[in-house]
Amino acid sequence: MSERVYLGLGSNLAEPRRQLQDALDALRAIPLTHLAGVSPFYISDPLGPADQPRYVNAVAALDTELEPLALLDALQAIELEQGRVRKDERWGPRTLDLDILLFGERLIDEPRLRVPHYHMHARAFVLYPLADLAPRLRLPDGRRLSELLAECPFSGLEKLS
Ligand code: PH2
Ligand code: MG
Ligand code: MG
Repeated sequence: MSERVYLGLGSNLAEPRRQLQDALDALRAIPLTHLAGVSPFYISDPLGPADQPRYVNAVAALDTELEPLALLDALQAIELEQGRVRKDERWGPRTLDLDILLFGERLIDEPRLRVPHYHMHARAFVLYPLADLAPRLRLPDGRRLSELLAECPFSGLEKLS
């Protein structure tokens, strides 16, 4: 049985839009997985350390028969393929970040993976592109995406055509 997964994509290094486009091509090649939709791209100021370039973000919808950790392995392989270097600095710059936001209705709390993605509830660069794909979405705890959006100003986001 396949499950609907929402992924956050982000980049602020080495031609961020190109990074996201390449990542989408790589997502299309993951086994047992179908890329079902992609939001518009958005630009925003960095959350965290301010001395880094602005980010390009988007959300993708996948339908996958992979288990969560197998999908995570595939996503981390794509991040590495696109030059991701893991550093200790929290929220530092990166060529590509692929975050599992939601995995069906599942609640996952493992050392390698927490779903829903922590902080997604208050990040405009996650919630607005997610709403482009799934405006009527509810989180596993029953909260409506529309309620979260009402508390999360759009300000600072710039939608790319
Ligand atoms: N990701 C981070 C840290 N800060 N800021 C924006 N605007 N967008 C991101 O995707 C982002 C960030 C670490 O994952
Ligand atoms: Mg992230
Ligand atoms: Mg990440």
